[in-house]
Amino acid sequence: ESEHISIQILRESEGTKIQVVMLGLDAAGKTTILYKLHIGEVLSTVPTIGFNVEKVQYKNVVFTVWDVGGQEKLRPLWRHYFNNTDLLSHQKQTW
Ligand SMILES: Nc1nc2c(ncn2[C@@H]2O[C@H](COP(=O)(O)OP(=O)(O)OP(=O)(O)O)[C@@H](O)[C@H]2O)c(=O)[nH]1
Ligand SMILES: [Mg+2]
Repeated sequence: ESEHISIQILRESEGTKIQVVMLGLDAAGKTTILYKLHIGEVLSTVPTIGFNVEKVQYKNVVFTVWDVGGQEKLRPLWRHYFNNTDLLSHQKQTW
């Protein structure tokens, strides 16, 4: 019983790391969301060529968020981002 408890506490103190990939068509708002989460502000953005990556912490969970450019010529590259990804976020322009 006490062994079980100490293992749980160890895991909680280590926290959890989660890899996130954001995909969506260009101008869907991915980069806007990434920086809103990362620094809490809405920045002006330019279309992403390649990717942005930032760490976002929520409680003891660290999300490493990959924000991938969505222009048509960049979409064939999306498949390369799935390795080692835990969470896929697909942005649709809803505004
Ligand atoms: N009105 C409004 N504009 C938004 C919203 N989210 C993003 N935008 C605007 O839409 C434009 C594109 O946003 P980005 O975050 O750069 O879009 P993106 O999905 O990263 O685009 P790519 O990098 O080309 O794939 C910018 O001018 C943003 O300011 C929103 O919720 N409301
Ligand atoms: Mg972008």
